[in-house]
Amino acid sequence: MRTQIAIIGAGPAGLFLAHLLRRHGIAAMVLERHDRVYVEGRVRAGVLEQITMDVLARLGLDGRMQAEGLPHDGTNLVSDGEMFRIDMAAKSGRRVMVYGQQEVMHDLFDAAAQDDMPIVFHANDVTLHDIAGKPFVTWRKDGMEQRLDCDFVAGCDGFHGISRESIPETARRAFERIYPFGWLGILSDVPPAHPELIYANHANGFALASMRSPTRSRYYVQCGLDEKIEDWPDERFWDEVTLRLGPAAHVTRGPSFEKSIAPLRSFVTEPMRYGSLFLVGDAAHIVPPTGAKGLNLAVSDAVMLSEALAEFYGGGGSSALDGYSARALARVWKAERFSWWFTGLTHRFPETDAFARKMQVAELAYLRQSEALQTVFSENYVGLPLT
Ligand code: RFL
Ligand code: PHB
Repeated sequence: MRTQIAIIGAGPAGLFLAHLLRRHGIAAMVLERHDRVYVEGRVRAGVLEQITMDVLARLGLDGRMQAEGLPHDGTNLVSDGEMFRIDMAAKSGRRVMVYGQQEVMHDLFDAAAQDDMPIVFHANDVTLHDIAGKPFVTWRKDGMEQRLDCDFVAGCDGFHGISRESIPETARRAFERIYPFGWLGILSDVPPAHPELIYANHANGFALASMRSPTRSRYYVQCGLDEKIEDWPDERFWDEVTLRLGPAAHVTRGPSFEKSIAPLRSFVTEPMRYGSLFLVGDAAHIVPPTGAKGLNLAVSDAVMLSEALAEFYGGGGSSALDGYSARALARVWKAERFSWWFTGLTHRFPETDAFARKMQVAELAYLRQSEALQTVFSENYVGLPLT
């Protein structure tokens, strides 16, 4: 088999890239280890930046998002029980959309099926060959060895994928911070605590009230890395999240139907290219979810790579491809900075002594009163431009 671009992974990075390439008339084949139900079933991101909304619109795949998504002009912060709002639309001229990653994936998979986009599910032991030269990819499916020759490989296989590891260690450098806590998240079919999101800094730790619809809530609390789901029966979760969010949040309790713990990490590998292999999304970088940036970064990478490939196949030469890594990393590092800063402002660290806590409270008080800092917050949260 032969194609122009072999895409490893059918998560947000892989599917956005596949759809964008198709619009440019570039042939691609997607190899995914799991099946559609698995990829679509993962409860992850909830907030889309304007750029992500624009890409869905450009692809003609924004119908359901426009009908069912919840546009938010502002967000709320709680410092020791007191809530204040940041009017992001007023400060930045842009808004965000609450529309779950599961819904985005559903729309992308539906459109892929309609377009007969070649996606191989259950591709086992995907291996990249000769990425410094004439690349090809092999995998096993139903016990049979398969081979795909291509011009380029797009590594869209997430943080635990094989693409990044296929780059010789001497040709890449990792930058990492592992946080000493995780997020325990639940989904429950109860009305949200507030019309917009609430990010809370409490002496006990961080809490977030988010949502998926007017009848479905998504909540998170900061928890220890050694804690288990069994340590958090619903009753304890509701008590803790209600305490941390404070009186401005109107928490409705109900049974949870999803409960999971995610570790928090900041990670970037440089460069995002080796030979014919380009890394896209979580394969190249991870942000702590506090800034709601992970999915959106996967989309901006996919846009940049698709533009560079379109220029290459359109006869414009390889300079855009050569510039992909630097262009993508420039935006990635700014999102890393914002996500790291917002995590530091709102979480309890083992080293958060009385002084450090006073610093957090003072910075939140400053954010509350400073138009300038609210503008800085807003332009980062709604998403920096694609430069
Ligand atoms: P993914 O989603 O991990 O997809 C990678 C795909 O590659 C497949 N794969 C392989 N396929 C073939 N061969 C192999 N060897 C393979 N290895 C892996 C996998 O099966 C999978 O299908 O990476 P991608 O596409 O880069 O997308 C990244 C986003 O999913 C991620 O950044 C976001 O979910 C992060 N995130 C958030 N992002 C936002 O923009 N806004 C948010 O509000 C937000 N909230 C979150 C989040 C992530 C969270 N968790 C659980 C990590 C909240 C949470 C709790
Ligand atoms: C979510 O709704 O899952 C969500 C929202 C905002 C974040 C992270 C996750 O910062």
